[in-house]
Amino acid sequence: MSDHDVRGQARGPVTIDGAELRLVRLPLVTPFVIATGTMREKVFPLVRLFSSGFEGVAEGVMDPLPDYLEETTAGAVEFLSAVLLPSVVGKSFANPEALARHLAPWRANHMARATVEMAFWDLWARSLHLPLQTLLGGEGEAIDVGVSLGIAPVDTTIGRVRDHLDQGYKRIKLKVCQGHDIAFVRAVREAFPEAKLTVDANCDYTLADSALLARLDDFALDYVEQPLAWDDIHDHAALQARMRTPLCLDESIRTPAHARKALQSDAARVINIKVGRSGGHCNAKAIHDLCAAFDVPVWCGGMLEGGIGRAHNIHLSTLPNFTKPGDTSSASRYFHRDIIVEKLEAVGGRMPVPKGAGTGVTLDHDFLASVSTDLRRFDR
Ligand code: OSB
Ligand code: MG
Repeated sequence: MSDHDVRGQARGPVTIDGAELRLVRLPLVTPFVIATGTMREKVFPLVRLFSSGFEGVAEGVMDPLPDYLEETTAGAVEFLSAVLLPSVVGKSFANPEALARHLAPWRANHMARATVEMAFWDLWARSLHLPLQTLLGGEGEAIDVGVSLGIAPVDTTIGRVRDHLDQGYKRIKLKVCQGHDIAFVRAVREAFPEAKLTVDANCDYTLADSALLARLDDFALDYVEQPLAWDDIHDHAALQARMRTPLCLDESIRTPAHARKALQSDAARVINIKVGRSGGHCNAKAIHDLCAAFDVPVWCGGMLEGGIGRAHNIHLSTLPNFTKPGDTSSASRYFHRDIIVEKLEAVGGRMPVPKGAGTGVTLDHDFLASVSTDLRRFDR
């Protein structure tokens, strides 16, 4: 197959014949506690796009309340049903870049547009009979993964850290918040002197806390993730100038322009890329490439995704600058039963890349029907 075929040009454009949107609700095995609140169930919109016998699927990563970023499930469902999905059904796109350009005029709503864009990447890859990773520019059969541990008392956390290190996870991320920081991190570090540890504050601090945050330098953390506001870059640069530990931005990076500004101002020495937060794979790739140009490593974050979102994350994580372990850990840590047939389980801290065309995973239709509400179809 020539490069020409791989880019999809020679195969002709992909026409979206129809779409489906539903809301999926999965209980979490363990409630997940972060600075902004507690998640007990994972609720997400699932988009399927159809084209002459092929299907592409993606999950939206917005939450019911605007407590991670500003998008909400209700707002996204409305925007997807009233605007985004009707605007693509019946249209032909030569490749995912063309679809991303079609969505570009809308302001923000990066999670809602990512849901459509990612489903189209899967559809396009399946129509070309190629794995998503190949079209994204990645390679390899497995990725290194770590875990993100929600806020819990120190004894509980130490038990969880031990358990996940024993399973071979490559890095442990500890959620921290005001009042649950220095003493907590010190206790975990003392219990595991050699472990690769990071912390994530989910925006719980301000620049006025920089003296306290600089004390995290004592614990040999790989990085400190998103200590300051979700829409800030400037103050993170000021904080980075006051501490040795690299800062990693998550919430603040929703577009390639955000990444460029953070890199140019030394506000981030590591970036957490979440494809579902950044408008989709085109933007995720652009952020990845910018970081590589600045010699800044990236890793793939997560939003407690079901199997479809998890599979997209795994394929993206095979790009070359994903040199730090990501958050895409075993689905069984989150859900009793997943919405896909394949089991996405890490072995010794390595998550295998699902094989086959597109994301390589298959919806478990019976189970999906039992956990879905609000099914809507869009036909030409
Ligand atoms: O900040 O990375 C985050 C989960 C939900 C919302 C925000 C975050 C997270 C995680 C968990 O850290 C990542 C995962 O295990 O999927
Ligand atoms: Mg984070």
